[in-house]
Amino acid sequence: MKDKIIDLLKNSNNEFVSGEEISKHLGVTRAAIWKHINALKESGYKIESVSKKGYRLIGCPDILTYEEIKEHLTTKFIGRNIIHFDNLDSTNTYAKSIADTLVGEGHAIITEKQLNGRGRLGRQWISQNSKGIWMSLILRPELDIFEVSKVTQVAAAAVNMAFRDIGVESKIKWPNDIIINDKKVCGILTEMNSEINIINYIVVGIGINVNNDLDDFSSEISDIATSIKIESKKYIKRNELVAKIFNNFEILYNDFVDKKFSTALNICKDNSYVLNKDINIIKNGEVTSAKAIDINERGELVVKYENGSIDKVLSGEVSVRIKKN
Ligand code: BTX
Repeated sequence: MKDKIIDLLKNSNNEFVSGEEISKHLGVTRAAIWKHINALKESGYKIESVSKKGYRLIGCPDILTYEEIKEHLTTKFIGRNIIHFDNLDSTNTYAKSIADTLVGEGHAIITEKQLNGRGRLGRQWISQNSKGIWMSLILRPELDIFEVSKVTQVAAAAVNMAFRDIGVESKIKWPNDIIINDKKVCGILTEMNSEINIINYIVVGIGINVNNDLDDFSSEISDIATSIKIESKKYIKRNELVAKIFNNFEILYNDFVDKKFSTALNICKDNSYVLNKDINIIKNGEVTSAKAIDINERGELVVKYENGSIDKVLSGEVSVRIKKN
């Protein structure tokens, strides 16, 4: 009901809409409308109420509900069902807990603050403030299990393209980070639930530092983390950015499921932060030096060791660090 009222107010060209008109449209009493308007005000909508004239929308809150995102969405299924929270432990954990109860794919879980955000390999993702985008998508591709790790690169390509759409250039650090000016602005965590050879669902979690200021980062990450605002000096409309990520993701994901992973792969290669660089590969605490020479059709990083031998590295098991000269 609240979303329908907001729709009516948004479509009124800044004119007042009378309580009577709203109640006729929606088939509920004016008292009920009044209650919903109050709830909307509480969630941050600025609504002017004038007796005999009705209600007028003056301002929308910076929140990542479907209501605030949908006008920028061009997708068919990605982000068409958004489950929004003010606080959540982890959008990936929540997505996994409800995936079995949902039908179809493209459902998005978005939270304003994430209290226990998770990174790869048991690491923590700091996301306790509402200046970023902390979200997860539930997908059900009919693919072989070995293809799942490629979804991370599809998501990375979508984020990179969405940043470009808002005028921000970034690099993709294989397998799962987005970098601006050598600092991490986004991380992606892909998790899967499967049976022997069947994917039940995949959850792709995307965390982006968007409007964070320098002093929002704790000392543990202040040397390595940045935000889009810090780097671009622009305040970013998070709702538009989420929609642009979903729009790009749907195109790249459809291609990927149609066996055209190369669309996303080429974006990852063209905008790679690691290719042609000397890197350290960290696996189970062991560090090996190599040069990153390619990302292949399987989404693996192809590396050349110092003794000249060539190897392929799988994303699930390693961390990659660029060697400083
Ligand atoms: P990762 O393991 O590649 O990166 C985690 C590392 O990144 C941490 O150990 C820390 O050094 C650094 N880090 C932590 N927080 C931040 C931050 N806000 N900005 C920059 N660097 C940071 C990356 O894992 C995958 C992260 C996915 C996060 C999303 S948010 C929505 C979804 N839900 C969830 O619990 N995780 C995902």
